[in-house]
Amino acid sequence: MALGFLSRLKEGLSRSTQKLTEGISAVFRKRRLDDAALEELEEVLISADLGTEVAQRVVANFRRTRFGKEVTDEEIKQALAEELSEILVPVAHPLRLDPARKPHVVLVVGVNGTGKTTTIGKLAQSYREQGLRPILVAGDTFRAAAVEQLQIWGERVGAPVIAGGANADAAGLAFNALTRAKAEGADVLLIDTAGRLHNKSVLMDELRKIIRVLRKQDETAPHSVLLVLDATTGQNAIQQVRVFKEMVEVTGLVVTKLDGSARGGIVVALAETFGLPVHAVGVGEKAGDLRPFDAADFARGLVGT
Ligand SMILES: Nc1nc2c(ncn2[C@@H]2O[C@H](COP(=O)(O)OP(=O)(O)OP(=O)(O)O)[C@@H](O)[C@H]2O)c(=O)[nH]1
Ligand SMILES: [Mg+2]
Repeated sequence: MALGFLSRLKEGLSRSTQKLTEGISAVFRKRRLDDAALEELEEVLISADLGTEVAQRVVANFRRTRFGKEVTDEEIKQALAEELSEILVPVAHPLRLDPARKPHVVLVVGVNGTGKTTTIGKLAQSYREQGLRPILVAGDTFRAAAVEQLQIWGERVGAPVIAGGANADAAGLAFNALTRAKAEGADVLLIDTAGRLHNKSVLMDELRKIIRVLRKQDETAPHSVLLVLDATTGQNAIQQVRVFKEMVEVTGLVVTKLDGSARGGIVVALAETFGLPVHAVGVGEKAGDLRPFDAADFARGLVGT
């Protein structure tokens, strides 16, 4: 399992990896680490989406430890993988359900198309495998197709889906779902939300309203607010985190589509900028394609060592 996942992740990271490895190799084919080399290295790191802060710090560290020394590209890659791993370790936390909560309420947010609904399906599958009882809530009430998509996931993984009629009120639906989940002793309530509302303030109002009504029943809910980000969007993911953090109390991230032509370097920039837990990564469209985020594996995959 781990191997399949790793090779998949590596394949997905190939775009970032290629940029990094080829860039580093070009800079360091047995060469003295001088100012020019460090400057080129910084550019390579920035172009791989790691962010300017990380790039500058890595370069500063190399300057401190290796300036004027003969280095090879392999040495630099090894050292870089270690540095990136250090940045990623503090954010690599799986999503932990609080067993005292029946149910643990998870609100899933993000802009449209990032993989919210798919991630809910994958999470539900993994909870079913652990013998838990998830209930899904079709809180994206604006599109019939969104409700159907979640219902298909529910059938696939064997989890009930609570949906309303056309244009049902998402907050009302979430409220009723929580009542039912409590009555049935469900372990986890996964609430899908719309990613595409006509403007930001409508989206903000709707999310806030969902949270407000949930708290009428359980003042500690939602226990997790997952922001789903699509890795292929690169730097734009940073802006999405900013916007959502303003709206709601985001407790953790899921980064999807790391199997495609992903720009995995963005995960490092996210870790550095926000320090929010990265709970899991998506490496495909199937139920089993959500994996815990492993800092060291990810760093190695990214650098291509
Ligand atoms: N390759 C790949 N595709 C993914 C992954 N996660 C989601 N997708 C695909 O991305 C597309 C959008 O996923 P959805 O789950 O519908 O995204 P969403 O955030 O719910 O979208 P809206 O409801 O429109 O806001 C679908 O075609 C998914 O199959 C992933 O990790 N890898
Ligand atoms: Mg959706």
